[in-house]
Amino acid sequence: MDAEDPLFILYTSGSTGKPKGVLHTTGGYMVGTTTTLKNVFDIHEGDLWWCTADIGWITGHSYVVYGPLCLGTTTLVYEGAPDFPDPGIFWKIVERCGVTQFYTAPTAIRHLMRYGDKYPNEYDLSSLRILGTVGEPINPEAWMWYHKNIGKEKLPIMDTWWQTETGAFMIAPMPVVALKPGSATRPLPGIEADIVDKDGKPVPAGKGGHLIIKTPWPSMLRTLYKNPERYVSAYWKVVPGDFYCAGDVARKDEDGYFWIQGRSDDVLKIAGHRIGTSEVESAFVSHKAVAEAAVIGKPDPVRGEVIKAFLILKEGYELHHELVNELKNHLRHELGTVAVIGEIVQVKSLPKTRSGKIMRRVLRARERGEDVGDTSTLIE
Ligand code: 7RM
Repeated sequence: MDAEDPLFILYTSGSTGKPKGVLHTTGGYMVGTTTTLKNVFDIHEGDLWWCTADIGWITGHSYVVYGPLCLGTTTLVYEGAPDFPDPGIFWKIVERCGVTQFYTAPTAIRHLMRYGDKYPNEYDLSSLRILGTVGEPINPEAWMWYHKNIGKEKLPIMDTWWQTETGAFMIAPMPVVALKPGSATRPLPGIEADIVDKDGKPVPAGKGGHLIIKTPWPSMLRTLYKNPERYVSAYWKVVPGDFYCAGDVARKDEDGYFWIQGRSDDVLKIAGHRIGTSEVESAFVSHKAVAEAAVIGKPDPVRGEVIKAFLILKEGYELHHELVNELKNHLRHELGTVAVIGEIVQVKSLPKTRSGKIMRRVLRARERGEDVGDTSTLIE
């Protein structure tokens, strides 16, 4: 194949709208997936790499199939639910096969942590050297559970930020980088990322803005299949300037570490303040009664928008009046007075993609009684 021959087209999950056919090519994609996997997860001869992703997701393409095989490492492929026949199945496989690097998503960790530490403690996880996470910002509770119960407080957790469009890890630590739980740390060598405002100007440390990439990288998407105009408008004309706009809101701290706050389309605008969904959801999940949370903006005559929260409660909890008040106080304590809660509802499940991303646009459309659009990738 020629380096620029198309390798595959992958339609983005549609968590934010009409699916886009992301086109990847042969050479750059191989370079991107292979080098990032090797550098971030320190792959060596004899290692046994396990990425739990569905191969239909970009994570499955890049890090179950192409990256590991091109690198010549052994890749474990498992098809099955994380809780069947019981929630110890992942740890049983780690023990039985001697997995050395384990890569999964926060949604899977949150699911498994509901069953406590019983299952991981039943198995010998000492073959593990490095852990990883991908797909959404990892909330502190999930990070701590993963670190304590799977990493036995010793293993590093590689929080890898990237997209279908980027093909490979962009912001992620390497084993020499000091970690901060909840941050994907800094851009990998060769990746020039920054945070800019709506005029394309870099924002100071601590301030939120659009996450952008300033220079090309090997595994970047080449176009949107049969829709070059949308390719330009979706990624290159969002904010003024010659750079790729990722569609995420994020901030950088004083050490240059990146903190992803959520998708720009999902941002809440409360009384003029912009708040990412992830910080609000993470604050909910840090309350003992809450297992999963999704938040959307709900129109409010005074504040423009207030928060509507959809919560899955842990077993034994019901959403009584007192709990609603307690949760409101908890949110005020965690986030300050900006995060105004308009409504809290209890749900049994949340609309998600196969990779575990919450489809907030579905929640928003239902809220307004509108057509929910393309839901072909929806799991509920
Ligand atoms: C790999 C993948 C991409 C979107 C991306 C982010 C979110 C992914 C992280 C993350 C915070 C992470 N491809 N995202 N990884 N947010 N920390 N480590 O997920 O195309 O399906 O989604 O996922 O919003 O733009 S994807």
